[in-house]
Formats: sequence, C-alpha cells, structure tokens
Amino acid sequence: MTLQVGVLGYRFMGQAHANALARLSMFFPDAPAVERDVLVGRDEDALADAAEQLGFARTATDWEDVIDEVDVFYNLGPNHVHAEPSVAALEAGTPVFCEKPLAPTLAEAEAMAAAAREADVPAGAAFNYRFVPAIQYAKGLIEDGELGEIHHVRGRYLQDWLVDPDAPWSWRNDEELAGSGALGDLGSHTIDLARFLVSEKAGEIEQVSGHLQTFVEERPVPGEDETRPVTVDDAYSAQAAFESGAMGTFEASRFATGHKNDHTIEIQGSKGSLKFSLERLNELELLREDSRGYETILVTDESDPYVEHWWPPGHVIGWEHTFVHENYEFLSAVAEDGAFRPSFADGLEAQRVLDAIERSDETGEWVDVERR
Ligand code: SOE
Repeated sequence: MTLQVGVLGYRFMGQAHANALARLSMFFPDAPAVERDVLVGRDEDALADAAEQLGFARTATDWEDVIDEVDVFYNLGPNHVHAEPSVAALEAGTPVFCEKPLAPTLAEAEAMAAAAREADVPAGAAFNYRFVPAIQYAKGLIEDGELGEIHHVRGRYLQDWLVDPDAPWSWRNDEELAGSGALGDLGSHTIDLARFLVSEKAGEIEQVSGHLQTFVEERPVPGEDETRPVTVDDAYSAQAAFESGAMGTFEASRFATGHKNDHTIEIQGSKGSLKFSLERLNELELLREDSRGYETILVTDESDPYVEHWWPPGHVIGWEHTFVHENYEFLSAVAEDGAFRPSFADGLEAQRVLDAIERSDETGEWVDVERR
C-alpha cells in the first residue's frame, strides 16, 4: 500500500519534509511507500510552482477538502494554523504530523493533544533534533547510567537574523500568529531535547523562572511603506527545576550576533558529562568517569542510530537528514499502526513549559508548570 501524503505549507518546512519524503525509498528501503499527493496553500500561482518543484501530484487551496482524502496529513503552516486543521484531520481519523511548537497557546495545544488522545492514529510533533544520531547515542549513554545522577542540563539556541532593526516583519514577530518568538520557535526545541535526554532520569520540569525581552519594537513590512509592531520576544532565558532536583538553564535569541543556528546542549552528571552542538552534529563530546577530559566521538559508525542507511563511517551527514529520520519513524508508525514519539502529548508538555516561562516573566516570580 502506498501512503498518500497531503502537506499544508510549502516554504522552508515544506521543502525540508518534501526532500525527506523524496529520499525515503532511496535510503530506507523498509520505509512504507509514499506519494507526495497534494500540496495545500492559498496563493494558487505560488502553490503551483511549489508543487512542481517539490514533486507533488496536485494542489488544493482548502485543507478541509483534503484531510479525509489523504492517508497522512502534514501540518507545516505557520503556528496559528496548527490547531484547527490538525484537530479536524484527527477527528476524520487521519494521522497528523505537525511542525513545532505545537500551537501558539497552551489552550490550543491542550485541544490538539485531546484530539490526538481520542483518535486511534499517530499524531506526531516534528521535533527533528531528536533524530540526530549523536543525540540518540547520548540518550543511550544517559539511560545506561554512564553519566550517573543528572545534576545540570544546559541548553541554548542562538540565531542572529533579527539583529538588524531593518530586518523585515514576518508572522514570526506577531503574537497572534506565532504565540511567542524565540521562546516558542527555538526554546521549544531545547525543552523537547532536554526532556528527551533526561526525563527518564530526572523526571519532568516542575517549576521555572523566566525572562523575555523584545529589543526592536517595530519592523518594516516588506513591499509596503509602513512598519508593524513586534509583539513577541526576541530572546528568552529560563531556569528550570526538574522533579529529581536537577537544574536546567535554557536560553534562546534571535539577536545573538554571529550565531546562525547554534543549538547546544550540555549535561553534567555525578559520573560524567556530555556536550552536543548542532554546528558539529556528527560529534558528541563525552567525559567518562575517571577521565581527565572530554573525548570527541564521531558518531558515524554503522552501529550508530540511522547511520547504516547513509554512508560509510566518517562520511558525515547534515541537518536535512534529521527530517528523513523523523519521516521514516513517523510513516512507519502510520503504516504499522504503531506509536510515534515525539507525540502531541510531548508537544503539549513542551508547551506547558513555554507557558510557565511566559507566566513567570509576567509575574517576576518562579511558577509551577501547570498540568491539568
Ligand atoms: C527559524 O528560527 C528556524 O527555522 C526554526 O523555525 C526551526 O525550527 C529551527 O530548526 C531553525 O530555525
């Protein structure tokens, strides 16, 4: 059986996932067969061009027309279109793969997770960094106890594309459309990675203290002689208390001059430590018990997660491969009626932490992460 895939959104994420869908059968012969069936968007001309470039058989301008026609629905639109089409697709019994953060608000994320619980099909949150081989290798080491008891989790995600005050306004600068700024766009990745790596040892995040900052209050609208207000954060920082007593320190910025897509995570435990940087994603820095310093492990052996599907040892992989891996796992779960993680429940858990960071910024106090 060939899975017919419908995709809403054809820009950055549309391209990243279409590339993954095209690569699948070439490198993962055991993946289910897929067809890039229908591409959904509003601007008919741009949509037609994108469908041709990305290899889709047809286009549609209304998601309501496709959600029960396709076998899988990918929601890769801006954050404000995550909730309604995803919930409708799940109610129609169609599996959904949705970009991160799950939604602009906690209430919408709760509704999406509730729809996923009701539906008997996979609902995946597209946190692609879980699928870096070095990250999965790190998770194995932590769960095998190589780091001992976890004390510190440090994550930072630094970009600089808004440091120029004349950089154009986009939906990512608007609270209604995006929910939050660097916090949701980048912080959601870091919080999900932290959970993925340490939640088995350290539990969930129980309390946070957060700080949000907007450096430039309005930006020029492309093609128009006006500016629009920036209603989200340009940067955030947070401290987090895990159930076990482990401490988390997180930050992200779109104003970190010189840093393009610099996502790092460091974990220190009672027996050892590790460091990962997305800019060197084939490597893991590991400090083992009784060692005086970190060793750099090139995580490209055949035995490393996903690597046997690509090239011989040392023939490094890149950012786009993480999308191939997550698409492989998600579509395999769809074909085999299996479970996929990160699920909408994981997306909701990250959103609860984002929400708590915002509430803490408003009150100036430590707050509990609310779980209803
Ligand atoms: C833009 O800040 C962005 O593309 C994010 O939206 C992605 O999730 C991240 O992986 C790279 O940066």
